[in-house]
Amino acid sequence: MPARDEIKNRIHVLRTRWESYVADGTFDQFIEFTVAINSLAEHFNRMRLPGLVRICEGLEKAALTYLGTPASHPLGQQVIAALQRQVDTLAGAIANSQPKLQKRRADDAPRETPDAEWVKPRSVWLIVAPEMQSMADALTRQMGFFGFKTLALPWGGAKPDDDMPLAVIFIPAPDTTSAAEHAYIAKVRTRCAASQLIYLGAPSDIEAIVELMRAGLDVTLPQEEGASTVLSCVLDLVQNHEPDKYRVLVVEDSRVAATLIQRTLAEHNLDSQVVLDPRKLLEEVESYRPDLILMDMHMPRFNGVEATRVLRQMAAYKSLPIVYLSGEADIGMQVEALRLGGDQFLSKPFNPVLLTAVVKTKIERFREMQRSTRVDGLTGLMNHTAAKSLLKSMMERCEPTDSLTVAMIDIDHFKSINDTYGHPVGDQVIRSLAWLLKGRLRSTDLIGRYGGEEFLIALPGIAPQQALQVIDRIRNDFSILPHAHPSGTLFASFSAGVAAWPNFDTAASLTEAADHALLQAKRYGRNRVESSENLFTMYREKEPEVQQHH
Ligand code: GH3
Ligand code: MG
Repeated sequence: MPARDEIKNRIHVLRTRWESYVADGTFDQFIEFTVAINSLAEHFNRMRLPGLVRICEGLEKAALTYLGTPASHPLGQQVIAALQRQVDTLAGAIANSQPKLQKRRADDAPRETPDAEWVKPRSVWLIVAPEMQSMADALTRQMGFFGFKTLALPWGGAKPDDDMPLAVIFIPAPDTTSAAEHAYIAKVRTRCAASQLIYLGAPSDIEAIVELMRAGLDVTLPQEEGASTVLSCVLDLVQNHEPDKYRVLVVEDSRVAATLIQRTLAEHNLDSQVVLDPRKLLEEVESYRPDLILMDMHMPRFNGVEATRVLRQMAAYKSLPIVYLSGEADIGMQVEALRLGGDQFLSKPFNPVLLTAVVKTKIERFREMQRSTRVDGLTGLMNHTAAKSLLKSMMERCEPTDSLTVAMIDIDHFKSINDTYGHPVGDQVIRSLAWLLKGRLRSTDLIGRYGGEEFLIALPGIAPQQALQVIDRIRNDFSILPHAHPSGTLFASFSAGVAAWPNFDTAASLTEAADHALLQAKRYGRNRVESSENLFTMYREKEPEVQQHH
């Protein structure tokens, strides 16, 4: 379902549930309403729309305050009227935040997900104090290199009504926080509910930062951190952070209970699969690769604790979160179950708000732990191992008629950049290339840091000729991107080798072929893209001139 419809759908569900609560006033209806708010907040969070998340969270907090017990319902008229206002504010903010469909650059690789279009307007507003104009100019130039369109607005000035920016960056004059400034930020916040608000000029005093955040900012950065940190913040926004849905394996022999659990999980956009016959558990865990298991306590043949013990003595599942769900009220039994390897105990009948909260926080922690072993610290890209394994699974999904193009990219004469300007400058060049790749490629593409100054990318679903063009354009743009060093700027370039499925049909042979092509590109003079076969003779740009970085 396109994202736009999905949002419409979710707000509709929320409204309907609210209306049925207002009509009948039961506890269960109120829970359903709370669940709907949470699910909307989650959706906005995934889409990285912080302003809307904030409004949802305000409503959710109010709802949870009044949740109480069945005896607290129906709520009084005043409370209902207050909640009604919050529901209306939320609906209004959503309606105002819908950006016009962005026209993508015609020569871009096609972006197939409308989700991406909703979240990826590439316009950025700069709201700048007059004395900070030169900083704004530098930022505008840099953003331009990464494909962002910036619009400079005077501090306190009017805002265009036909644009919904991805981010708004405030660059204040030094030491100027005032009530008027807060009021202005709050106004921008209301106008741009879905945008990330970044303040480049954070005071060192925590109370002043709290005030600014209360006014509606999302991020405050010290001015000396300058353009590169802002750029990295903005680039982060166009990345889909967790493209993968959370997966929950429900081990439950009662079909009715399983259906109920799945329904609750689905409302929170959690993917789930049921194992009705616990004898199939090991196969299911292996094929579904859950992030968490919801384990029934009492099952035929063996119980949940015994099943958990089996999993825990297998290396692959030592840290997989396992949550017991049981009608068992005996505390001694619960303690024993936890001692034998479970992470938490929830009792049946379950409270949906509590169930999803437990499931989500456990999965977040689990993913975070796994993430730290998969992400490269310097660039935030996938590391060697993670990139290799993702490529392998992308290839396993390839049908004979699909397209998948792989490129190996290596920065030219990098050793001499390090030798001439020092390691930190070298690091910044690596980071800039990582940002450029992130900014230019789609969220469905693989981008990994394969080695020191070597990157692996994979572009699924577009013809190899087109992929080659995309990579070659990035090559060209990287070669004219200035990198700052203590006494000026330097230029760098990269070479790339490209190979495509189905000419090569394993991850190993594809990367090897791309590597060969890369060597060829180096031999032919660097700052160029070569392909592993004649596949690409249809596309040849004018011979690129060999460029030295100094
Ligand atoms: P070529 O054009 O043939 O690729 O030459 P090159 O100098 O880029 O290649 P070479 O493999 O000789 O040198 C790569 C250098 O990259 C060597 C290594 O010290 C440096 N390097 C590797 N990882 C990092 C890193 O994380 N940061 C920095 N600053 N340098 C790194
Ligand atoms: Mg190199």
